[in-house]
Amino acid sequence: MSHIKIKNENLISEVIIDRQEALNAMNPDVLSELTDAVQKVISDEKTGVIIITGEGNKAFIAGADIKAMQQMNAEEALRYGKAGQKLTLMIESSSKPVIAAINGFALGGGCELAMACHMRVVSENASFGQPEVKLGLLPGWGGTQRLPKIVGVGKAVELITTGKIINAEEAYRIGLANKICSSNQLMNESKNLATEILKNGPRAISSSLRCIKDGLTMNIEKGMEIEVEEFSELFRYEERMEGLTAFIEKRDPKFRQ
Ligand code: DAK
Repeated sequence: MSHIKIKNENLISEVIIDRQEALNAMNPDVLSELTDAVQKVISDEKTGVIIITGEGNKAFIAGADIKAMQQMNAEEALRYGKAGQKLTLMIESSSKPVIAAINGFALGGGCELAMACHMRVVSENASFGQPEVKLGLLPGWGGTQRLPKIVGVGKAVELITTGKIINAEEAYRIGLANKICSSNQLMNESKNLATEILKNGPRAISSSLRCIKDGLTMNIEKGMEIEVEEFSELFRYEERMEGLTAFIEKRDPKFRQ
């Protein structure tokens, strides 16, 4: 049975993890299905923004599947770890913005998946944490790498070494959440953000995402080299002419058909 649903409307694709009996924890099957679904929406022409969420109002994703991991040997753990890393890298490198709509627990691998997304809109009952050390593990889907970049080294070390869980307000305060809203407004708020993005030039958005992502792993000179290349590349496309002309003609640009 598939645990992943995809909905598409108005250029927004929702990818929904539905394994509520285990708080949407990701076993190897869920991970594989989610990877296929994300790949599909990234290459879908009718998708401009992707929203990833968990079904129900209790959990986004409560982590990698603890029961499945208890049965794994080192080789299986390596495959599972690499599969999770492949998915988070795919999300992070997406040419289309990916929003995590976080409706409850985002723990362990769930928090790591949320951090691979470009933005995080969270409900008041959301909670975050990297409790892997409590299980004798470490955050293996990029958590040790992405958390310090999002919240700073000190906070990341504190969260990872204590394994403590923080609430939505604390997540917002440290920059892990972009916005907090009530549970019943979560999808509306996530879609509002997506709609605001969709008004803008799709190529300009993809180029910006690439510059931001690549810039995080290089020095300022190299990062700015990439930025100026992407900037000049945009002049090859009709999109920038539409944007510049619309400003001069005092009208809204029309970037998408
Ligand atoms: N895995 C499997 N099942 C889970 C689960 C999980 N992560 N989280 C919850 N469940 C299941 C529970 O076992 C329970 O199932 P039944 O007992 O009813 O069969 C059901 O979901 C409902 O959970 P609770 O009864 O516990 O619900 P509560 O509201 O009382 O508590 C909770 C909610 C989220 C506080 C609690 O369920 C909990 O602490 N869950 C575990 C959270 C957690 O520790 N998550 C991190 C998992 S470790 C690696 C790469 C990545 C990773 C590791 C290695 N490599 C490179 C190899 C990542 C690791 C993780 O994510």
